[in-house]
Amino acid sequence: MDHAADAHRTDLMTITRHVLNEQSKYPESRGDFSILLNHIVLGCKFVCSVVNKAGLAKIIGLAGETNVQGEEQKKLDVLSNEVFVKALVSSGRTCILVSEEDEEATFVEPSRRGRYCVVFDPLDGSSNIDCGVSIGTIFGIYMVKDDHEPTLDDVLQPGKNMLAAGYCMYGSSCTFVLSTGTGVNGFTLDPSLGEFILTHPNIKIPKKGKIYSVNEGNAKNWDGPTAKYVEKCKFPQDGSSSKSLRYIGSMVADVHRTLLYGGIFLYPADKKSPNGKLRVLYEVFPMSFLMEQAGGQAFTGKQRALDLVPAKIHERSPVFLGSYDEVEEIKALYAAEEEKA
Ligand code: AFP
Repeated sequence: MDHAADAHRTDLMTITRHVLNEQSKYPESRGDFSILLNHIVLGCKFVCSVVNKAGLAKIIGLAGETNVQGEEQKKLDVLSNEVFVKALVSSGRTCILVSEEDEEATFVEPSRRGRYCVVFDPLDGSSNIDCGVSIGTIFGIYMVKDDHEPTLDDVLQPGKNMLAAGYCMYGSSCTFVLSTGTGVNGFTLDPSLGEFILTHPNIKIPKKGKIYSVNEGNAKNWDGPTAKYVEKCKFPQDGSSSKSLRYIGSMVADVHRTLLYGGIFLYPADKKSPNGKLRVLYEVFPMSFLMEQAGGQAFTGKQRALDLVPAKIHERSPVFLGSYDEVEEIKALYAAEEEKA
């Protein structure tokens, strides 16, 4: 046994250590936020382990209506939702939960209540599960205004009021990306230790990018600025090279690549869906928060995405997010369109 190597391994920056380090910068902190994050991380580890077995489930007879024990099987997105709701409620630090899977917000019973509101999509991109493509969990955290009387207004706040946001990608490796408002850090799950290790400290998105990411199948319904931008990506008039198109159809995976390599992710409005497809609270806001924290931008076609004030918990919005300069271009195209009108 290589004791020296083992000793080295225990000096790793785990996510718990990272969060506790952050907490120590605020002497008044009671540690509630660290406890909440620990519970989110636990939920992600659980979902990661279930997702990893998803392909096997069919082969060994765990899928379908009932499993080998005769118990009813749950769809992965339903199961993931239950995992996160339980993890969040049992943290004792939450008061309102908004999940993509639940029509209504969950108000935590007073005896288990804390000060945080968590908005989340437990398993985003779930239509990709059966073919083994990367999927993920997305979350954002707000502080309740009055912990004695939490109301829906506590989660209908602009994204800029979020205290933290992140996602966990269940891909070729399991990656947890987090911002608590002071930059963005990425952690990779070491399955042998069961710990997320800091592998991508202080992520900064490149200022420009060579990749655009959009569902081009919707092109016939796009508005002018989106169509012009994508045309420019393919046929640049300034002598630069064309951009590459990459689109997975799983927001966590498309945004993760955009964050690391630069470029832009677009889910615009179109004639069929005037508000786009993506949900404000648990898709647009957390990803926009991360982009801004990494030095990029996020825009809705009308305004900075994080300035949007949602009126409903499952509201949708168009979004353009990614490298600073790419989003500047989109903003200029929308501004020009508005001037014409
Ligand atoms: P699913 O959860 O239904 O797979 O939707 C995924 C998603 O909300 C988001 O993760 C993708 O970016 C987007 O939808 C893809 O939408 P299109 O299939 O319309 O391109």
